[in-house]
Amino acid sequence: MTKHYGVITLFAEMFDAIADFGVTRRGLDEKAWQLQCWNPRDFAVNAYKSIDDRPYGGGPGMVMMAEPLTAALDAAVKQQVANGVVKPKVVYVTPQAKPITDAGIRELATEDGLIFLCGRYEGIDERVIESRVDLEVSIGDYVLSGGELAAMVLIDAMVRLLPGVLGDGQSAVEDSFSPGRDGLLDHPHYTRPESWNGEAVPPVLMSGDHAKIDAWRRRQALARTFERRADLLEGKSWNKQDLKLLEEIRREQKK
Ligand code: 9WO
Repeated sequence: MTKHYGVITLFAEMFDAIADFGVTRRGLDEKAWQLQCWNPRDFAVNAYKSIDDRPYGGGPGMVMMAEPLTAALDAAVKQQVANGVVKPKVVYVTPQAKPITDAGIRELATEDGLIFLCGRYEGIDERVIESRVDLEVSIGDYVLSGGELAAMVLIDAMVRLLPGVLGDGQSAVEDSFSPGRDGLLDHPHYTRPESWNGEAVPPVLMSGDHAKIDAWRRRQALARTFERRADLLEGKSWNKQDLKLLEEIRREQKK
């Protein structure tokens, strides 16, 4: 039922961004998921409460120490197990992994308990990864100042898939024209007023003919995907209707 998401972070307040706003906040209120943050500082062992130290081998910057991280991780795992999670998975968010896809998000979302390890500085002691981490996940090929934003991206993407979290109007099925579902980009959207800045809404959307509207949206989604992300169309199997639309789009683009 309730998904258990734990986070090892020096900056728990950052997670207010998903706990306090929007769809993710509603999911918390509805107990679709719960969040618990653990600060490695609270598990520091020496007199100075250090959590980082200089890298062996030299070089700039600091590395997060194994002891406070593993103590925090072990506490987080123990807590989830006490709360009924059979086998919490520890996820290290790092740019040193293959970037996750929509399919990866859906797979991660099947786990009952996840613990996100958020690094800072130049990274964490490798022995933490070897001894505690079940999987390493990247959200894209760029470096952030820490793992927190990446962990929040993953949590946000998973929580909106949980049953009952999205309202009826925006259900997961309605996502059918997105890189998520059948691998196409979304069609364009319009709302009132009917004329804005001298620009009218496409008349088909005002026609009330829902078969025609669906066909128009499908065509728009295909055309956009073809123009912007042709890579997403590779290796897909098509129905007759889509093939016809694609042929039309191709012919138009040649002009
Ligand atoms: C810092 C750095 C400095 C000089 C040369 C190379 C460097 N790499 C890093 C680095 O990777 N720092 C990380 C910061 C350490 C772990 C947490 N940080 C992080 C996670 N940045 N970006 C992510 C991240 C996570 C998931 N998906 C994309 C980016």
